[in-house]
Amino acid sequence: MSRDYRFPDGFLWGAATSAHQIEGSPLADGAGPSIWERFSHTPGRIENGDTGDIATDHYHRFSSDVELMHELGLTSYRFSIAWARILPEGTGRVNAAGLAFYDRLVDKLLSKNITPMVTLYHWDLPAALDDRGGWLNRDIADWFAEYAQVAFRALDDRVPRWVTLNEPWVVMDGGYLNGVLAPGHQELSEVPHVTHNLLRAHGAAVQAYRAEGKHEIGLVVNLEPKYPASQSPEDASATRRADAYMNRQYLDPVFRGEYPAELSEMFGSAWPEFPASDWPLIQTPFDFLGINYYSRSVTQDAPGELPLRATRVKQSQHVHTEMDWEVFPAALTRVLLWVKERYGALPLYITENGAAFFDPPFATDGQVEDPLRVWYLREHLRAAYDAIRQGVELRGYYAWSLLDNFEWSYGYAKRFGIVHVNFDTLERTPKASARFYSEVIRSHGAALAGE
Ligand code: IFM
Repeated sequence: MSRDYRFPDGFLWGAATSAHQIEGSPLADGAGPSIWERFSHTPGRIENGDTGDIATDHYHRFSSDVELMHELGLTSYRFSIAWARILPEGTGRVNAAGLAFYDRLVDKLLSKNITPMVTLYHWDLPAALDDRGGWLNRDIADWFAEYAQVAFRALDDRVPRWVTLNEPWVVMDGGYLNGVLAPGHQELSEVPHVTHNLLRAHGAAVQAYRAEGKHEIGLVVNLEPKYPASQSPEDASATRRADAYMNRQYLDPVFRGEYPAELSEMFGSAWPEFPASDWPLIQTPFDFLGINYYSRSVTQDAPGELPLRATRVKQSQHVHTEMDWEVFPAALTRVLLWVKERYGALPLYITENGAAFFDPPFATDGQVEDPLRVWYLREHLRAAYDAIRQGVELRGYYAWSLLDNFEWSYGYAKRFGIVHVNFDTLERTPKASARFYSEVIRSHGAALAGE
């Protein structure tokens, strides 16, 4: 059935990136080291020994990158600030040269009518703060608010939308439980403290914004709907645990003032009682929620898999990306409706959505054909539109990612960009998916019809 797709006026059409994944030159102009600078220089941590030292060299090429965004027709760009560029020790001394980079970037975006959305924390904690305990130290709420205030004072006159944290679940799960992301801990007992401090830091930054800022601030979470592998009560319980751990661990606290009960069931005595006085901070109201959606997970009871006692059952009949993530667009509609139903009707943005599929390391005759990514984008944009049709207040969509980039512990092995980067020459080539997305933007969505 062919349908009409006409997105609301003012809908933001964007692409997203993060500082450490694209900028390169992490120590330039007085910046301090971050945990990612340190982690990627630790032998054995990153595939192929890759680092973010050069990445896509956006630090020096931001101006032509913004020109490219303009040519593609983007109306918004989501990027993050590297905390240690502007506060090399994490607190205290401000590095004017680091701040000046973001100042120039914002001005360049505005000169092309591209609205910035700025994320304060996309995983690159100043190493100096990790040395003081990082996300395990309760003082981090104050450190983060101090940093946020510096950013607000410098840029809020031109930045209409701010994000406190990107994907706190990944910060905790990858950084402190599984150890595959910086700072590389594997310690179950740290999980509740990291989660709680992330939430307190989020609340402290929102409060700092209310004192300083004139626009909007929100939170970005990654959500992955969980589907039971069978109708058995065991799989149903496993699915609830997996859902609590990944999808409700951050949203229940900020919107309902409590952790999901399943967390203390899973973590036992490792999940402590936190001071009641923390809750007003955590529940500080904010303006919008960003959702990063990539995949769903079909979940099965697995008593040996601690702490969740649940495992994913791969759906081999469906396409999987290079990350081994199942492509399942219908779950995007479902998750948007679920957020509205469970947490109320606040404005939503899809702040990341995209796919790593194999692309060659170089373009041929100036072209990179990526039909699977075109298909992925089309189906997910259609799914997003279905949610709008069903009453979700969705205000924007950001493709992940603008550029092929440093995919954390995978290094440069996974390409998510709609723009290809040749990592030998750093040449940019818009892929077929970028041309397709441009058409969708130019037609306000109408190009999603057909096929
Ligand atoms: O590259 C990451 C990004 O930094 C956070 N969200 C998921 C992306 C793909 O793994």
